[in-house]
Amino acid sequence: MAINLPDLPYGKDALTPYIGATTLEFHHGKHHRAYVDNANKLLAGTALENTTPEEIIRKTAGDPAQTAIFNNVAQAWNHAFYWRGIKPNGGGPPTGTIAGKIAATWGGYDKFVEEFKNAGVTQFGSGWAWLVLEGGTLKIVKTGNADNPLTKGMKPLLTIDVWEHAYYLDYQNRRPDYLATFIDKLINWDFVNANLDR
Ligand code: MN3
Repeated sequence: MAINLPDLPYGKDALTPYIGATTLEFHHGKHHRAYVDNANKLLAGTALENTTPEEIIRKTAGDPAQTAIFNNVAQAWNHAFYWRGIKPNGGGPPTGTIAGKIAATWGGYDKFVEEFKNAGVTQFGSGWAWLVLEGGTLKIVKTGNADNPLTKGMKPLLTIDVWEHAYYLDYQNRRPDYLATFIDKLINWDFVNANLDR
């Protein structure tokens, strides 16, 4: 099997009340699992079957004949990355190397918060907001549907899923509240720092 469904790195109740157990059950157990299952069905018997997810994403991006593979593999990758970017008792101002880089790039944490939130709020419809490195420079970008910054040569550091299935049970239509809570209470800055060093 080319694509795996990783276990959540915390219990289903661990992010309550910010992301509830029911959201995690459906988001990880149904949505993420469906992307993984579909990806493996589509990849079976193809030349991409034994390729890494990152390579599959780069090779199939923008190819109309490979849209279904791209969408499912990228969504599997995006979700695995999203789960690791949050943790219980996370969020708030960053620690480690990323703290200095954010201060140097945006002049302070507050401006970073404003820009990251803005990217998530203004992603029209389904998609993702990302903190990335592009050629050594920190950037905030947004992508639609399954799209992923790996396809543009960027290095993802952190992402937030802004598909409605990520927040609707806990926040209904209040996407800005979900973004604010993600930033204040959930970001795993250790994961971001580890990605910087990779
Ligand atoms: Mn999702």
